[in-house]
Amino acid sequence: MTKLTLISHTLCPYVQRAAIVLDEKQVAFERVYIDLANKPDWFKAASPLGKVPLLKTGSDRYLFESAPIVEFLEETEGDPLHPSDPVLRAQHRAYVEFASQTLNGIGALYSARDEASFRNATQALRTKFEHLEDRLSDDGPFFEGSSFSLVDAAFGPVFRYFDVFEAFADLQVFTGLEKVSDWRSELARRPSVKNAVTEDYPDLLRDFLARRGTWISKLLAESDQDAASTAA
Ligand SMILES: N[C@@H](CCC(=O)N[C@@H](CS)C(=O)NCC(=O)O)C(=O)O
Repeated sequence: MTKLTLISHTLCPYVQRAAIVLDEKQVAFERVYIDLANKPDWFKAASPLGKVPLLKTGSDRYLFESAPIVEFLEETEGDPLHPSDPVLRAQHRAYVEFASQTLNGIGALYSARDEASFRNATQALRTKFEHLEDRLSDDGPFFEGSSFSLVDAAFGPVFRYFDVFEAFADLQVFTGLEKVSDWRSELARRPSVKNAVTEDYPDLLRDFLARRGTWISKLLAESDQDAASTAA
């Protein structure tokens, strides 16, 4: 069968969702990376919203938007990642959307221009994780207990941002949230989550943040200066 191709960008968390699901379902696929600042014509023609991910199917048709891409993979490939109970399944779809809203919150954090907006964005993110702390099952290690689900695939990329942020900023987003912290660690260890990005992801994200010209860029620059003066 012809391989699937995932049209990607190195930093995109929505692309990572599709890559994680493909990996969990043990589907061989190719990845093509594009420069979103210089979109090729074939990409503009294939992507009605001009966004990654795109999934090129074996029949050479393109799918766009991560949610339908992931649902397509759920219908056509491997073992199910959605729960069989319809109510639980609908809840999982809602929590995938919750992950998207959390990504918007992360966007607000790295776009904040001053300390007050940065602190507001941090608190708004903490509120989301406090909700998850209440929602998570007691037995873990995943969102719904012992089975890895599409919600886990959506949150692996969310937590990955904080691995980079926390190296230079004391956010306190997860302080005291034990279940969320354990879930985060479990997802960070999961091979599908690890393999969804290239090894240089932390450097690429730091570079992206350094060039934002926002509060987080200032925190990053200060941390780099401190490290340089300690090393000198
Ligand atoms: N709702 C979309 C969001 C995808 C998205 O925001 N992709 C970003 C990169 S992470 C993108 O391609 N942006 C390019 C642009 O907007 O020009 C999905 O779930 O696939």
